[in-house]
Amino acid sequence: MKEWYDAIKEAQSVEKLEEIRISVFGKKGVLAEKFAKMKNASDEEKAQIAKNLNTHKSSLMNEFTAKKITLQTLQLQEALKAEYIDVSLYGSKSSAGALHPVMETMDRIVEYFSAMNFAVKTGTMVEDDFNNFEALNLPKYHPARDMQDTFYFRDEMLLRTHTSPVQIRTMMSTKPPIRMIAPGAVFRRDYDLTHTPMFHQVEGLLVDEEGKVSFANLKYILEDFLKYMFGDVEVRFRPSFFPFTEPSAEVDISCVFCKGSGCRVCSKTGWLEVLGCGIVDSNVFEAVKYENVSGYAFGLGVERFAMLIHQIGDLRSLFEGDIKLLEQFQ
Ligand code: 2NM
Repeated sequence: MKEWYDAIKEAQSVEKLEEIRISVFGKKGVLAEKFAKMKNASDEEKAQIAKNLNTHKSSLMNEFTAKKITLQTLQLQEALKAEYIDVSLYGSKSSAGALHPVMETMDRIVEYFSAMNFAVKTGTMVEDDFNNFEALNLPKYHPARDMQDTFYFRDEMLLRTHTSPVQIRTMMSTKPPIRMIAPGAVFRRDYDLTHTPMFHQVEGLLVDEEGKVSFANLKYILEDFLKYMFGDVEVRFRPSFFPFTEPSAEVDISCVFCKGSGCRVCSKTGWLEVLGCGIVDSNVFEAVKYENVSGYAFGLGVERFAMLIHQIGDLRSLFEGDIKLLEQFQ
């Protein structure tokens, strides 16, 4: 039997040990064979052989079990070594997405007016002549309706040139008072250093009973809004003209780059134009069949706001999708 003790002792793997187990303890194994041969012996010998065989059987089983545990432990240690992962190593970096600076700026504008109880309304980009022009006191043959400036489809349909049709549709479908803003994309046939064929606007409209809405109301909220957007800036109103407001004004802030002392961005004036606004023209109210009301309205370009807030020099960089630019706004 010694050879089998040696075989167990020298087994190098769990698989080899299993082969030995079958050779020793299996149905056709050495122990079974020796027990079978025992039949031919005399009765006294039988008892002696059986006792001897059983002793070997149990001590071989002890050796086997001990060896099995040793080999399994060894195998596990080797597997752990081979599959070791250093969790302290740097992984590959995954990059998180971020809002485009134009959308982030639009969100901030919407946030201000929402807090002031303005409803946020959107419309469609494809509009008709009435809602984009006629109702806004821009009659046929007005220069702003020129083929040169507007993307036209068939049947007097067009890409909206401002978000004002949202205001018109809101007034046509709801009774005053109204307090709303319309954020969204608009389209004009313009493409140079400072113009892109698509850009974003936020326009605002407030309508209440006649005599209740003044230019002072408009001036107050726009000054407050511009200080919210740009911090501690000066604000000034200049008389201007829009077909849909009377009186009208353009609004400047003191230059955010040179603080008003004059630089390239503000053309040495110390001021930057950021808004248009005014008291809604009576012709607009007539077009939407509103009577005995007064209101103010305003409009701004979101790209221009984003450029001034983030000190971006070239408008076109906002539309190129350059990852090097976008990564700076994570
Ligand atoms: C501007 C400037 C001034 C404006 C007017 C209207 C409406 F529909 F109520 F008549 N909406 N937006 C308006 C007024 C827009 O953008 C520079």
